[in-house]
Amino acid sequence: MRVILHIDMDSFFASIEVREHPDLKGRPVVVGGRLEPRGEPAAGESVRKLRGVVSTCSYEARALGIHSAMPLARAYQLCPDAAFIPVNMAVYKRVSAEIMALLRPYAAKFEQVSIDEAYLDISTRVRDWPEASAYASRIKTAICEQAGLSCSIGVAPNKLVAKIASAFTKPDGLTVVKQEAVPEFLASLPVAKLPGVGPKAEAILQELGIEMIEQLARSDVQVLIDRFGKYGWWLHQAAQGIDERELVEKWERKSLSRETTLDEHTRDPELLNRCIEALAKRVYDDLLREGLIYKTAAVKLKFDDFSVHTRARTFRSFHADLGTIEKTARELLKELSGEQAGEKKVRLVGVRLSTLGVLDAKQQRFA
Ligand code: TTP
Ligand code: MG
Repeated sequence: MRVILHIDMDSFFASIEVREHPDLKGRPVVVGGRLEPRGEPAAGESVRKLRGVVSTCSYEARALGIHSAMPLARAYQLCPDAAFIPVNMAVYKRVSAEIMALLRPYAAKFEQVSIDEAYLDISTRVRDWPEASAYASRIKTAICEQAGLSCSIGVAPNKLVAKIASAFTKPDGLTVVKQEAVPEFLASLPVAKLPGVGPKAEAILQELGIEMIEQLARSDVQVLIDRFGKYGWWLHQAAQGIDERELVEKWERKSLSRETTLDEHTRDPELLNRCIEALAKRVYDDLLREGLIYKTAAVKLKFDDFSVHTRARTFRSFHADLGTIEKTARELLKELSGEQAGEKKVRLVGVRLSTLGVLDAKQQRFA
C-alpha cells in the first residue's frame, strides 16, 4: 500500500506573526511589503504609504476578502483596522527549517516543496488507512505542541491526490482519501483544483465543455493531447487520480556525529572503547530516526594538549547497521591511539558518519 502525506502550514507567515505577538490572535493580520529603512513612519502615514502586495493574511482577514498577491493599498481599503506587518523572511525561514526537521523523521522518504509544504512517504510506517489517519493526527499534534502552529494534511495514495486533499479542508484540516475513494473524491471538484491548471488551461477546458474533473476523466485523451500536447495526457491521468511520481529527496544531511568530553582525561583503552561504543549507539539511533544509511565512519580524538586527530574509513557500499559502526570505530580508535603514543591523554571522543544516503522502502532490509 502506498501512502503519501501532503502537509501545508496554515496562513504560514501570518500564523508565525500571531505566535510571536499573541495580542494579534483573532484579528485580521496582513503580512506584506517591507519596513521603510528610515524606520517607523508616523501613525497613519504607514498605511497610506503601503506599497507592494499581500504575501499572506490570517483567515480572519480572508473572511474580509483579502488574499495573497492583492495590493496592500487595496487590503487597507477593505480593512483599515487590520494589523499590517512587514515581511520578516529571516524568521519565517528559521521556523520553516525547524518544522521540516521535525517532520523528516516521520517519513521513509521526504520532499520539501516550498517554505511551508512537504510530502512524506509513510508507506512502510502504516498498515492501513485508519493507521495512516492516526499517524497524520500525531504529526499535527507534534507541530502544534512543538512549533505552536497549525497545518492541514492530505493523506492519499499519491502526491497529486494528497496535495488536493490537504487544501480540501483548511485551516487545521485532515483529509484522508483512501485508494478506493479517489474517483469519487475527484469527481465533484472543478478542474482548477488540479495542480498546474491555471486560468489559461481552465478557459481552454471550458471551451471543450469540461468544467469538472469528472468530465475531464471521461473525455477523449486524444482531444486533450491535440489541444495541450503531452500535458493533455498528464491532465487525463490526473483526472483519474493516477500519479506515479516518486518523492524527490532534496534535503540531504552531510553527516551525523556525536561526541563526548571525558570527566577525567585518560589513556585507558578499555574506557575509551566503552566510550566509543556508547557514541556509536547514539549516532546509530540518529541514523535510524532519520531513515539514513552511511558509507563513511570516522573517529575523532582531542588530547589534553588540545591537538585534534581524526581518522575515517569509507566503505565500498552503504551500510545501515550498528555492528559495522562499532567495529570500525574501535579499529580507528586503536590506530589513532597507536599513532599518538606517549604521555598525552584523551579529553574528548567523537564518532561521525558521513557520505549518507536515504534508506528507501526497497532498502528497508538493511535496517
Ligand atoms: P501558501 O501555503 O500558499 O499560503 P499560506 O500558508 O499563507 O495559507 P494557506 O493556509 O492557504 O496555506 O504559501 C505559504 C507562504 O508563502 C505564505 O504564508 C506567504 C508566502 N506567499 C507569498 O509570499 N506570496 C504569495 O503569493 C503566496 C501564495 C504565498
Ligand atoms: Mg500554507
